[in-house]
Amino acid sequence: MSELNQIALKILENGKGILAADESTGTMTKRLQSVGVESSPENRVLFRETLFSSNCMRECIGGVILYDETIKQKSKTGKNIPDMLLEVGSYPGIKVDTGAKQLAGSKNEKITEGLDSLRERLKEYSKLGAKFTKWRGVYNITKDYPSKLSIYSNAHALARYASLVQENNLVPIVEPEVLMDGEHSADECFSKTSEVLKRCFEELIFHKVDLSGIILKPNMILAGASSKNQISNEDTAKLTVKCLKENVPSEVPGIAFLSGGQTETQATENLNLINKFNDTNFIMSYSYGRALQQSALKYWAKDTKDTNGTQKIFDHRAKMCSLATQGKWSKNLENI
Ligand code: 5MM
Repeated sequence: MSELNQIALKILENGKGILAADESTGTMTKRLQSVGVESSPENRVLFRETLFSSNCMRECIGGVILYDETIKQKSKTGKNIPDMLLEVGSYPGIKVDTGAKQLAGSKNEKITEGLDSLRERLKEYSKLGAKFTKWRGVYNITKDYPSKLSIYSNAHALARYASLVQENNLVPIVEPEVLMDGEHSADECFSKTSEVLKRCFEELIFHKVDLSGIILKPNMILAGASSKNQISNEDTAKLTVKCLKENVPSEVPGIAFLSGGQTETQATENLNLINKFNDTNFIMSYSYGRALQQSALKYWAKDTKDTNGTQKIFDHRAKMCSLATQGKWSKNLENI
């Protein structure tokens, strides 16, 4: 078993998943402003360290994806954030893309950037304690999109990223996110996600990426948020498992879904059903941002000094997601 494979498994095994706390400053500012808190470096790290020192970290959070600012910050007690995570048995990870920019040659699509000087940045992040990394490609579904250009160019970038990351002994999270926005049907989401995944793995293999040392972070198969034809959670789970079974090589050890704008309970229930229907060898877990943090952030905003109250909410959410990775979640457990 390779070292990278072991790290990937440690992050996702035994009911653990990933906390995506890698909001760039722009996104974090939006999140904080939406709950009436000033977006200062102090407030950004305060909210994050409130989560990182919660009880659930040991049992439920195998890894945390950090943003460049956070990996270099210290906690109130003067600890480096990566050390704080390692102490509770959670691996520090880092988002290394520099964001999705307008894709030349296609009017309304994006290409993720950040390959320039990535090798040097990876060395720096590794020294700071990072054990894994993340890069997100985004695709939107319309009548004409995602275009072949977007599918091919994002897959190429994801593969070049993953190969450089493994060269530096870090586990790459490969995140091709087909967005929920739009009126498309679940069938369209299924076919577009399949196309995207298929191309990503062709490129990863072409770039000699060790598939046993990556984590895939995909979207679930859902009808577009504005579609009139929503499908049941059971169908989402069945289609999601089918799509991954058909398009992900069996060497990949684990899949950690993004929540993508689903509510906290929807993301949990769908993950639970996915695990009930999972007839593959892939670990099916979570790498949620909003679906782990939303309620905790709302509560914290009312009194940023109420650490215990905020942690109680985050602990509950993480516990629910952890149960979902084992197919042991049920609605009645939500009432705390
Ligand atoms: C935490 O949000 C990440 C994106 O941040 P920026 O847009 O500011 O770069 C995002 O990549 C996130 O890690 C994934 O989309 C998963 O988050 P959700 O909220 O979809 O579970």
